Amino acid sequence: MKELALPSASQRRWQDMELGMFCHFGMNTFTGKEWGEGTEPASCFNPTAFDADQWARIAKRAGFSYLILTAKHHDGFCLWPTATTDYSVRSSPWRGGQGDVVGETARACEAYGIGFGVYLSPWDRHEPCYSEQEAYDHFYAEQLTELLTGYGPLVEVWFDGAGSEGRTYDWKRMMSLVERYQPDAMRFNMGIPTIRWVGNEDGIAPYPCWNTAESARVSLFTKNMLTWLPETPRWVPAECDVPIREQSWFWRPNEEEKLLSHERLIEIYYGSVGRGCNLLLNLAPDARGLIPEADAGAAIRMMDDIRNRFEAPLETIAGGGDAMTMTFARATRVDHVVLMEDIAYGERIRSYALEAETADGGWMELLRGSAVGHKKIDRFEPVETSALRLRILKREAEPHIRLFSAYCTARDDLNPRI
Ligand code: FUL
Repeated sequence: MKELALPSASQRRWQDMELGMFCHFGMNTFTGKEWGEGTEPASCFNPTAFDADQWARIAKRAGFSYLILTAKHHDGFCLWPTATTDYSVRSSPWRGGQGDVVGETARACEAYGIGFGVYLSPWDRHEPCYSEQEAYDHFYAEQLTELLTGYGPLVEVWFDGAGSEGRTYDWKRMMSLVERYQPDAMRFNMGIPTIRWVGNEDGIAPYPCWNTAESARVSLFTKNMLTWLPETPRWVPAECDVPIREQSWFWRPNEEEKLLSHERLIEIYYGSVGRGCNLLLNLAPDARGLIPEADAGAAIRMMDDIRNRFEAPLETIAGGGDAMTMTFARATRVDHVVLMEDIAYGERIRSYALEAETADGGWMELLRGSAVGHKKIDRFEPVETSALRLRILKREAEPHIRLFSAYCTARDDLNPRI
């Protein structure tokens, strides 16, 4: 048997979380920029009604399992009172310089029972020592240590490649800090990552999107793939990040029309979670420090619709082998199937066919697929059938099916199908 890559226990836990909420908040929220230059005065940062509790409440209500906050974006402004630079909340008028956005967000997530993670941009347009590699590595390691040690358990540390194309950092050192202080946290896409970037900001994974990889794209601004340090595990599942307002990671006034449509958000779910990846959907808090109602409403509508579709399977089975048959008590209308491999055994399925029993007792092929991995959602024109059969056409070793569920979502109580 060929040796298969296997996930770690913390990778499996992370893959089971499936849905994360990204919060881009910082200096840009007050200047209308997408990428601040790092020259904006700290006095610009002054949310009038900051409430991290509202962010976590919305995340929980919608159904996200974790929240990731931009502790520092490319402009270098730090949302926590770091000892490494004056360019932080400490120098801002907000809460008289006594506030800590990272701390309040971590506590709110804990209170609502959702995971918390941080984004710490390696590229820093403010910090004067950025141009000296060794000095900056030290500075960045200090910032990372503060975040890793001061805010409870983290589910993920987001190392953004943007702006760092061609730049070298002491990733070994950064990785050993994460390993030391937050061994269960996922490391995103740089150094010795445990999860990778899907390669676009559309929230849609290519299919198949295998869990194994040796390289990934580093940013939107280079076609080059990044090859990681050799210690990288071969199992590096993908995360799909996308802003809920078209191409806007930070909030800007009067841009509600950029909100993605309900149909598009549903497509994003099918294209990310439905292809075995995690989805990280960005909802940007505004200059009050609150997530706008329209954005929260769109995310909640999306996730309610998803729950409606998938909370009540017609039937669910599990098991092993190269064929599995699900029978219904009577002819039943079906339009979705959800498959999950038990990835603790690796990604064993390479291709499969899904069939429906015909009235004369024969089998009709509905579709074929390749990767299943953590999850695969298939939708098809409704069929009336009394049995479904999953046939594994090609596999690395005997498949372990964690779940094979059938659904009929074309019901009157659901939003129009797309
Ligand atoms: C990109 C950044 O340049 C964007 O501003 C944003 O943070 C996105 C998530 O990653 O690479």
